[in-house]
Amino acid sequence: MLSRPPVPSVTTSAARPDWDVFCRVIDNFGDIGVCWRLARQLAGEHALHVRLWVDDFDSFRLLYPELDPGLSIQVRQGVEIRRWENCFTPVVPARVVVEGFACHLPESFVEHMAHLSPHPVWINLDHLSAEEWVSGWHLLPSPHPHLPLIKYFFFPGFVVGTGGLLRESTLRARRLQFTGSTDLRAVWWRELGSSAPPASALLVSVFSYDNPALGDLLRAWEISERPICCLMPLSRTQPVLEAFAGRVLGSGDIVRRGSLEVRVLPFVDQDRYDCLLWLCDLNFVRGEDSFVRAQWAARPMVWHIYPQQAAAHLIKLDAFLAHYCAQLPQASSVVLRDFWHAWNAGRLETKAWCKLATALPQLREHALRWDAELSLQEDLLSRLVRFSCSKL
Ligand code: TRH
Repeated sequence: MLSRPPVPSVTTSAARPDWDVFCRVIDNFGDIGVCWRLARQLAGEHALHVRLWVDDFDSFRLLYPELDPGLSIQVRQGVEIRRWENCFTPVVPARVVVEGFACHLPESFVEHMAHLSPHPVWINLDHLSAEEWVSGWHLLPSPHPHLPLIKYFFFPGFVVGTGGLLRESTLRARRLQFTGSTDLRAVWWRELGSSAPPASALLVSVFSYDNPALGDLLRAWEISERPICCLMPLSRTQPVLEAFAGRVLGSGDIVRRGSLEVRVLPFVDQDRYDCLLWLCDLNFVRGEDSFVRAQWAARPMVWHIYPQQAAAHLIKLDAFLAHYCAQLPQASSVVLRDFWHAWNAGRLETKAWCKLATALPQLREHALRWDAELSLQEDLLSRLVRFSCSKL
């Protein structure tokens, strides 16, 4: 094991919060998914007073149903959650201010930061990428054009020299406890209003963007030799699934065709979604946060990357694949790359699925190894807290 330097502690004060985390939901759930995870880890593991500012409670509530949309200030899981209104009410900025994904802080708040002494540490938490330039850009300072403030760019990543990945300290233990306990698993199925499929079935989860390849995949699964049970949380895959089923579907519905059974799930909270990833033999994930959680699930995965203009995302996809496949035997590596490319191109042949299915045992071993190796690195939050302490 690599030894990790201790993370410095920060004194908590009731008067002025330790951290402000700002989150603007641009689309989907990744922005709030990451910011909420970060905020609750700051509060839970570092005992910091965190204020989380969120502009879209509807999206937030999907992955955290306990959120009360009627309250503009509420404390949940130790985090002070505030509705980020268009008209921003002045407050004293915290000692550390995190801007999630360049979401642009309110002007008045930034001016307030400039008047404090010392100035708050200002960090932009950026997007995740396995591209090589990331370690060169990580923690670069960007001075404000006219105020005496510096914003630092914090880039998550997969290697030392980047910001790392969010990973709670209890995550692995929780996963092992859950996967090793028949009772916990039974409770999880019951709470979902479902039950475990027969052990002979391949259990798969699918969370992706609109993707015509899903239709191809469902048809391949329909004629599969092995029964397949697919858990599909309500998401943008709905139209393709409905076209396959020939009817409108809602949460709780089941589609059975040939060897395939698709169960439409409600959008579950983040912790339950982790359990789903831990249970499945194969997870289709997307964006950033579910993609990272699938890696911590130590199960084979297929990534639908967030599509960008001029196919910029494909460079990002290949950068990750180069890294992920480096220790994977050549034959499985080719199968995995081909499948991921086809999935992201929106066209899939049945034989691509057959090859992936054959490679699953090897991909499973690889996913375990990948999780174990990646876990040796310091997690994102420890790196972020250490950096902010060095600037306070
Ligand atoms: O929803 P995403 O596609 O999010 C994003 C956004 O597109 C964003 O703009 C972009 O910047 C970013 O990706 C790269 O996918 P992601 O990142 O996986 O976020 C989904 C979140 O939803 C994640 O925290 C897991 C959570 N989730 C649940 O809590 N319950 C569920 O049932 C499901 C399916 C997901």
